[in-house]
Parts: sequence; structure tokens; C-alpha cells
Amino acid sequence: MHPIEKTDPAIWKVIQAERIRQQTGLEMIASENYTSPAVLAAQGSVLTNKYAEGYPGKRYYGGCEAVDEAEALAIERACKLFGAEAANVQPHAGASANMAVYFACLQPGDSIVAMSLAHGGHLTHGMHLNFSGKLYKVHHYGVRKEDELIDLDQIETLCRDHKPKLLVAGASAYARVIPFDQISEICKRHGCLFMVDMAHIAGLVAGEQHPSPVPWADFVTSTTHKTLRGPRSGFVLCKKEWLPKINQAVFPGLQGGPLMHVVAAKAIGFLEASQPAFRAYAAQMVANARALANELQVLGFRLVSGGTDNHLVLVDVNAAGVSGKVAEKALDAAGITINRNGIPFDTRPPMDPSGIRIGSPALTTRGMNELHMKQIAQWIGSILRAPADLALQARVRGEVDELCQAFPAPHEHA
Ligand code: DSN
Repeated sequence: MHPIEKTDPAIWKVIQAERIRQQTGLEMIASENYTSPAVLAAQGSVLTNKYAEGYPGKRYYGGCEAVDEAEALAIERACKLFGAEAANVQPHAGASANMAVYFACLQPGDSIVAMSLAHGGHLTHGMHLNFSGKLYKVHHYGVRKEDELIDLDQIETLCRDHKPKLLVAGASAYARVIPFDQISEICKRHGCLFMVDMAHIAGLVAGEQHPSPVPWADFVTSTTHKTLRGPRSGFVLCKKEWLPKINQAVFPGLQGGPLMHVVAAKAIGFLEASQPAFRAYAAQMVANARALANELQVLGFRLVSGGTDNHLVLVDVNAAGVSGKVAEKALDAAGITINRNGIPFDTRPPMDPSGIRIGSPALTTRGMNELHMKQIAQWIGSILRAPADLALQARVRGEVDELCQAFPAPHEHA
């Protein structure tokens, strides 16, 4: 009997239900993935017992020799993987990685220019209810109405008018290549620091399927669990001269003891992402998202920006007469998990917006390819054309089950 089952049958039941859900459904939330068994195991290892406030070789606790090595490996691998000068691998999440950069280079009241959440940005890029929106004066840019691509002219104007100390690029619902080189030119012209939050595309950057922000930005932040496929966590890359301030901002600035089991899992994730097989995985993620996008367009759906260059597709379901909430619920009933999402210039409320976001990372990890994406797009299309048809949802659910059985999730192999 598993120790969890023995100690806490209620939580064991929850874990089994989630394990089965992850195996029997099509997980298409663009920010989710399946970690490897090694990454999963590191997070359940004895490293969880260790306090290690401080940094390798400079801790506030004894007994840190082993965990020092784990963190040193994670730092070295992160720098090598992304060609960065320096790294801090302690942030518990992408949000704390972003917070660390803000704390390192800004004072409350300073100005930031960042992409608005409504156009695909992120909460921590200055949304008014988030700490970033409360502490700093935020001026948001978005995409152009005509082609739904990032509006570089607007960025230039905002920088000219508001003289921000920091410009933030990066997105959570943007399907196109982000031109870091051009944005960095704007930063240079206006004398502001440049931070890229590459959380969504970190795996594509590691696998050379998206231009790297590292040569252009002063700071690059990320999560580790999305396209990068590591544990659920965050990290910061920066130029060497910024490392002391970043380190101080993370600890003691905003965190206490690092989660050493997760730091070790990050080291494993960075190692896995440096293998040739990961490059192939990243290329397949993009090919799969493109196949999904193409078929949805063939079926008559409008995609924001007309397609995708990365791992996600943003579909304007409102244009097909369905709200995002209805679409999410109907697809869920058929075993296809996506999330409702606002689209640029949305006229509907955030809780029931006009779009859905669909991603390829998790299904690509399971080994699915373009042919499967075409089939899945057809299922999505049929459900969205008749979102109240429960018999159709049940039929698709059966077909989804069959497909899922042929592609076991990594934890089912272990
Ligand atoms: N919540 C994440 C996403 O789904 O994109 C971003 O933090």
C-alpha cells in the first residue's frame, strides 16, 4: 500500500482522480505539461526536509553540503542552457521571479511599460489588482487592431511619453514570435532596462524554436513547468552585474528558505531540456500547434493574429456564436481541457470572454503529432458548432478515451 493511501485515504483518492484525469483526457491548457518521472521523483525526495536559507557556500544553516551541490548544478545548467551570464534558481514561481526583478531595479512609484493582460500579457505585468499594478505606474501596450501583432509603435510612444525605468515583454496568450531585438532597440533609444518574461516560450527558446531573449534583455524571468517541462517553479537569468541585487531581492527580499527538492527538480529539468531529444520535442510542439491552427481555420474558425508561431492558438469562439465559458464547458465534457481566454479588444467580460486558448505542450509530450492535432481540431470544431449536444460530447469523449489509451502520460510509464 502506498504511504499516502495508508496515512490519508482522502488525499490519495484526490491524487488518483487527478492521475486518471491526466491520463484519460486531452490536456490542452497551453501553460501545462507532464514532467518526467525523474522531475516528479525529485520533488517527492528527502530534499524537501532541508532548510537552506542563503546561497551555495553561504547558508544560514548547517548540513547544506548536498543541497549546495544541487543548487550549483541548477545554476550552471540554467546558464548553459540559455547562454546566460548569471541565474537565480530559487524563485518559487514565475510571479516571484518577476517580483525579484522589480524589487532589484525599481522603487515604488517608478514607471513600467508592459503588455496588458487583456491583449495577452500577464497579471504580474502591472494588472491593477496585482502587486505590480499597485506598486508601480504602469503604462500598457497591446496588439494592433488590424493584424493583432504587438504594436511596436505604441511601445515607442509610451516610452517617449512616460520614460519608464523598465520595459517588460513576454506574454501568456500571444501566438506569434516576440521581436526581442526590436523591442531592445526601443529600450536603448529611451534608456530603460529590459525584462523579458519568457515563461510560456522557455521550452521553445531552449529547443531553438523561438529567438532567445537572453542576448537582448537585462533580465529574463521564467517558470519551469510550461513548455520547459520541469517542476512547477521559477527562475531569473540576468547580466552578471545584476546578480547581487537579484539574489538579495529573492532572499532575504521576498522568500525565506528555498524549496531544495524543487531546486533539484529544476536542475533535472534543465538537464533534460539540454538533450537533443528536447529540441525535437520543441519543434514538434510548434508543428502540432500549427497543424491544430490550420485545421481550425479550414473548419472556419477565426484565430487571433490568423495563426500561430509557437505552442498555442487563440480562437475567437465568439465569432462562431459561442462564448468562451460555454466552449470551455462543452469541450471539457468531451475530455478536451482548454481554458477560456480574453482576446484583444474583447467586448465580453473576463469571466466569460470571447476566446479559448489551446496549447500543444502536454499532448506533444505524450507523443501525438500533426495527424492527431487534425483529428482533435475536428472534434473541437464539431463540439463548438453544437455546444449543447450532449450525445455528441459523449461520442467524442469515447473517441478521446481511445486516443489517450494509445498515448500514455509519462507518469503511467513509471
Ligand atoms: N497562469 C499561467 C497561464 O496559464 O498562462 C500564467 O501564469
